[in-house]
Amino acid sequence: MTKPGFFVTFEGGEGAGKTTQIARIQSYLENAGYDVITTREPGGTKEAEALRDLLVAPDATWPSISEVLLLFAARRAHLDEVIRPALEAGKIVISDRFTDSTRVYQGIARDLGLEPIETVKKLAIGDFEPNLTFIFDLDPEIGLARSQKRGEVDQASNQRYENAALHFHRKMQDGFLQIARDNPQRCVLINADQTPEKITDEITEKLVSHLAEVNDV
Ligand code: T5A
Repeated sequence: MTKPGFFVTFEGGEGAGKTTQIARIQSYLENAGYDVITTREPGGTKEAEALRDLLVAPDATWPSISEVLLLFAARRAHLDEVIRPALEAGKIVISDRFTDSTRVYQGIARDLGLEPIETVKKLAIGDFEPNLTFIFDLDPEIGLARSQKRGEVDQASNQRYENAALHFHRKMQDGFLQIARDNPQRCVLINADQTPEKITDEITEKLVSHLAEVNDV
């Protein structure tokens, strides 16, 4: 019998270290014999990546509700074409951001509120949620400094969101903490102000214990 798939998301503010950890965790899991795919949002399919380019364009001026509609249009395609098929094949799917980013960026930090997000979510992807979410908690000043440092060598870096005021980034950090508090079964808070090695150890410990539970069922 095929093992059940497992969907893990990494969430947090800018420069919190999600992408770095996803690469490390993927290689840890593959070495341990797991079948893993990694993906990201917005994006993950050809069409969703095209929407990503429109959303993160430095000169984009979308109203928040339009961002939500585009994000969920992309998410539904990502779910249908990439995430669900991989889960049905028994794989571990790791996504760099998912619905919690929309809740926090558009709902909380951009003041749209959570209700419209949940309404659009219901229409687009129903009750679908990750099995496990790691929320990276980092002082936004440290995260922004990391992003800016990397920005010197990464011209593709997303300037529109990253240029927003520190106040906005603090609201995001509070928003992610709220999501973690409201969803204790699904979310694990990670102190992202540690060495990459220490963070990987914390994540692998939690992940392995969750995977053992699922595989015991
Ligand atoms: N968005 C997205 C929404 O508004 N709504 C949504 O619904 C969704 C899905 C794109 C943007 O879209 C917005 C949010 C974003 O603004 P993204 O591509 O994930 O999303 O953008 P970022 O989160 O900005 O990605 P970053 O690459 O900046 O952050 P990461 O992935 O968290 O950080 P990472 O790993 O790239 O690390 C950043 C730098 O820090 C170093 C790395 O080497 C790198 O230089 N670093 C560390 N340094 C010290 N200690 C550690 N432990 C470190 N870990 C990494």
